[in-house]
Amino acid sequence: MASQKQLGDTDQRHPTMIESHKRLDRMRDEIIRLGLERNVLELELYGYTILENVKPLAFFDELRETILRLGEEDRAAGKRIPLSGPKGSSYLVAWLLARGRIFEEAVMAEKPLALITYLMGESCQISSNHGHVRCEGDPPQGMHTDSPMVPEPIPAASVASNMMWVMDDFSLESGATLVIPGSHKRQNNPSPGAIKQAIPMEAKKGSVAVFNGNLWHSAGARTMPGERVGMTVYFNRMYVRPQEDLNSVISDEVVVRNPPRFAHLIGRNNPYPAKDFGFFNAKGASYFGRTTDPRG
Ligand SMILES: O=C(O)CCC(=O)C(=O)O
Ligand SMILES: [Fe+2]
Repeated sequence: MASQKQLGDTDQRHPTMIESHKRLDRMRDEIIRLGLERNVLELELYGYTILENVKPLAFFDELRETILRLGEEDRAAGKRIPLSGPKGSSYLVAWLLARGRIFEEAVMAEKPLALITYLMGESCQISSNHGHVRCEGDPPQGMHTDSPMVPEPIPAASVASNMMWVMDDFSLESGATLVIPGSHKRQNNPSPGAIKQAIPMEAKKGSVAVFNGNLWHSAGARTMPGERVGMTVYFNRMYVRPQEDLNSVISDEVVVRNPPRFAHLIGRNNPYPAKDFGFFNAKGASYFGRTTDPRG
């Protein structure tokens, strides 16, 4: 970023503005260090991008097994969450980040997190961490953006964005997520029949797709035997309420065994809601300041 040298020795910028410029510098440095320039371009043009080699394939196998095991536990406990109505077979496995150490490793994986940070700034937080098990025979999900409850026009700087971890090859037949490239620019919700314009987000097992929450998308129908396991890590701005109150169920022990950003991501540092009749949580106050960038 341009230095202040041309203005003389005194930096005239407000301290919070200096901080926000440093955040931009960190974001740029991280994108370049990780070689993600092409992915940033794809996020701009299409609203989504696919990363490969984020973790070894064995990591994806373990994620898959763990999600299916937890889904089985939910079923046995009568708590399974159906995704295609009571007669469908597809289901959601929720609260994953609080249900196994492997999920802590996944959410901190540096490449997808750098792209989410590019979309949403370093102040963003995790809204939920879900397994999406799609089974043969269920209809596709309705097209949507991942900005529910946000009135149109949905802000161009997205209020939410998502990662989709791919545990089984994504294809039209396997039930890949369907997307309409470029629709993230429209800042509204999909029109009826939009699904006809969608394409499958093809991706190999072991990939992680990152997409702008403003992108029109849906889970596709699986037309081949078996099940497709995907995992979302869904992020929102720190001023948005998360889907899952992960902060209330994740212990301090889990927080300290992870990098410092983990605490922020789960909402530990959020200034709100104030606790114990206080005003706000001071740890989150660093993001109160001025910024010129919509990422915050
Ligand atoms: O499972 C998928 O492919 C997408 C799921 C999705 O978009 C959602 O639940 O919001
Ligand atoms: Fe979605």
